[in-house]
Amino acid sequence: MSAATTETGPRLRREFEAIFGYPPLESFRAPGRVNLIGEHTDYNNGFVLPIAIDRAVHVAIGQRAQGRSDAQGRGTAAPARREESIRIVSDHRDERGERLAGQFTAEELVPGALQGWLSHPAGVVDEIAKTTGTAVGGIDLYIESTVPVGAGLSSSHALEVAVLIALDEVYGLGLDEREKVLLTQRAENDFVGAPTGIVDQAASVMTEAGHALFLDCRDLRTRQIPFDLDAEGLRLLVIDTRVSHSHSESGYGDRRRTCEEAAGILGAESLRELDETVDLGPLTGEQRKQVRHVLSENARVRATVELLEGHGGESRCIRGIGELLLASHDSLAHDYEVSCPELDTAVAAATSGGALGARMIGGGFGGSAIALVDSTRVDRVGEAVVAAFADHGYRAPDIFAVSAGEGAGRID
Ligand code: GAF
Repeated sequence: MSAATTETGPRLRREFEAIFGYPPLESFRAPGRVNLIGEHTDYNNGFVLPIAIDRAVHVAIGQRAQGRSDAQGRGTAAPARREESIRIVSDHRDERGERLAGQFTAEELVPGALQGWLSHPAGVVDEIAKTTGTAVGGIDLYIESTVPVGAGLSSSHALEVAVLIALDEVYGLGLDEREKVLLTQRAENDFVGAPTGIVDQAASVMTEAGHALFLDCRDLRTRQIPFDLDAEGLRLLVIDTRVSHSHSESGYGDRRRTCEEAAGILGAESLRELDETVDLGPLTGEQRKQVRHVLSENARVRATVELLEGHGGESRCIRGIGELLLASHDSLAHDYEVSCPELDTAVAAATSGGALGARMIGGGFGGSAIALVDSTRVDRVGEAVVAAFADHGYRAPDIFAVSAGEGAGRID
């Protein structure tokens, strides 16, 4: 499914007008992500290598004062009053078939005041006020999403980015990419209460189409790495286990804390300052395993970049990264202990079906795995995974191909 077809803009405008009774100013999109490699390294100031996928959150934005006077334009939002509400309607529906919808005012926002999906846009509004002093109010948003929720493809971060870039344009905030990434991260950490790193927001904001984003999470330096699956006759499959996960739960935060404690014991500001030659002797067994994952994963990200770029006179080789994906999964499952039986089954079955490599992605404990597959073997790999899930009595997985789409932007 493409992220934004020529139909997307007109459809968003039509829906917005039908719901709110006046035309929107503009529409924007922000993609979900697949992290090729570099898992649980971001909050340790390490390396990550995500792609933006061709599935996205789309948002049409309007301002009630302007809508009423038929004014149009960017960066010209009428002065907002904090007590004027922000209304949001989504194309997702509840059990009764009603569209998800909600509203809040900037005035009433305190961390914890809102739960569920609405907390993500609310966090962005709250952070905009704190960072720029701009009070958002009198705004209407209509949201559609092709990023599956709870699949570990960063649907909530994509929602935050989409809302932020819409508000940035309409209020003329002039935030650069780096500021957008950091602001949405603070919304997630401080307002939503999930202690996540920065890979998901960066992937959505900073990635160029046809590339993976090599990001140094210590200083947010980036390099766009060519990632052309078609040129090598490859497909990247997402295997959504449909086991849902949450970053607010303890497993993620516990691991983050353990890494920070271990870095302190080893006399480092973060695990990024260390490499695989460091003496792990002073650490407990649990700390040692987690540190080993982070240090080896950073090395695997660099090795993956070398293969994709073709270092040392070698030609580029996407196929060669399969082994690194498998090693990453192994490390996440056994050293970092964030996999689950369904993810392990997905990886093992994809491999036995002929995938070049496979691994869990995202925080873990559910969500999705990816498999790098020759295009001639897509069906065989899919069948192997479906059969293995049936054998174990697991719910059938959702399997689909993704490609390296473009980062967030306006929909024409
Ligand atoms: C989640 C988090 F949101 C990211 O910041 C990252 O830590 C990832 O888990 C693990 O690599 O997606």
